[in-house]
Amino acid sequence: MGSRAPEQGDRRYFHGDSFPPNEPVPVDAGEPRESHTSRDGDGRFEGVATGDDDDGDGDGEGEGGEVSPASPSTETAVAQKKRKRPNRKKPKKKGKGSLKQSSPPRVPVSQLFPSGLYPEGEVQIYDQVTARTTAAELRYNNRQRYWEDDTFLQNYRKAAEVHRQTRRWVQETAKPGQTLNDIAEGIEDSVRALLENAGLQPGEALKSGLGFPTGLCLNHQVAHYTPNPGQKPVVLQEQDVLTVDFGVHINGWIVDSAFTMAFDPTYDNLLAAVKDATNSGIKTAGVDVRISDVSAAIQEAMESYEVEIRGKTYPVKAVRNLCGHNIARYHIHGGKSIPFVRNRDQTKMEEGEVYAIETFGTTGRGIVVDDMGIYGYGLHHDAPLNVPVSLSSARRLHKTIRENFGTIVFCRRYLERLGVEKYLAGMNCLVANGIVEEYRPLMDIKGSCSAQFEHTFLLRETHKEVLSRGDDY
Ligand SMILES: [Co+2]
Repeated sequence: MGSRAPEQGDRRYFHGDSFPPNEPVPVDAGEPRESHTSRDGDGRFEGVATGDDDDGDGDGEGEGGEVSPASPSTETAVAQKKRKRPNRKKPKKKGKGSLKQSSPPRVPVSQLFPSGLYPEGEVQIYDQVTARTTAAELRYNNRQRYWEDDTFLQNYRKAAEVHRQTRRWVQETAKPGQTLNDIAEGIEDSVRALLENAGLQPGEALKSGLGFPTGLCLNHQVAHYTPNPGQKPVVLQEQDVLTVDFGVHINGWIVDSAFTMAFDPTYDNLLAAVKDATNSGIKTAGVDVRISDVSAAIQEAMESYEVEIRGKTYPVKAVRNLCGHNIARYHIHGGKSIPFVRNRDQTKMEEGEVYAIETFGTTGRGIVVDDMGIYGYGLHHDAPLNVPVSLSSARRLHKTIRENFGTIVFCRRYLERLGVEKYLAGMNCLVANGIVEEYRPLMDIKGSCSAQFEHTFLLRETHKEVLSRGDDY
């Protein structure tokens, strides 16, 4: 989920975000990039088969085939036999070839990984280690370092695996002619099934579920569009560029990851630019690294590309007023922002922080503005428990939000599937009183195209763990 950079008098979009403190964004044209050695991928997603299968990312699991969890293959029997050996040598990470994910995904990941050990994310060793605490100090502080706790790590990796298996299904099945509503509900039903949590009883969706409203943006829509109940269906077209941004959380720790699909190869370079920009940002990030350095790497990569669309060449522009962000528990935006354009923010990244590095590139102006409609709502983290409003429907709605979402951003579809009706007056009252924040779709100029890629990673002691990495992006 994108984080909108606040402009003056535009603070309502953020949970205490700053970008960068009291400084205008310098509009540098991107310098020519000398080499593209870090460029990866070709920007296409269908049937990418380049990933190694032995890194435990579960990619062997989701490749089609409706296999019922109740019909294990012979390989399962072998794997199970292995597990019974007295020397207790567990089969590695996943019971490879045991159970397979169905299409649409409905097999809980706990059944695919019965050991409870989920694939580690991509490990990126820090380039430079500066001014690090000593190992002795780290050991001393160990009990406070929850991010090295095994339960924390396994839950985060599990959420990432749910993301990978769900998005694989989208990449394989999303086609022109489908409605965005079908795709969104397909994603959400999959996430809930894989987590084994329907999230219909009060408190359930706080344990695990969707991390924010599923974002499905077309073309000049850059971020924060989700289908709303009762609206005219939006049908995916052959020429569309579709960004898919969804989150999976367990215990409030959100995996925030996004990718872009196009059915016409015209847009390959746009997708490649944004993918490169995101990967360059991730590569640069690390403990003690300044946000300004991450932003500069992102912009340099992004703006080294151009894209030719129907005979006209466009530079790929980094969107100036959206940002990557850190993630705090139950807060998709933890308070630090990572712009995609050069800035002087000297804030350093710190060990234990979780970041969602996302970048958006566009053939438009590179500035987003509010579009019509609504994306979602989120409880202000500092909103009072007892709401000072007289409208009883607003007080009831506030209770429902607290019980089901807390500070997790949600959309109208998430609310209506709980059976909540006639909530708009109450919602408007909560928004007007500063208790609930509303989020609008964000767009660039009509006729432009945009793309997004995003990964969630954890800054550990000696390396980054890119939790959401897959063989697709
Ligand atoms: Co995000």
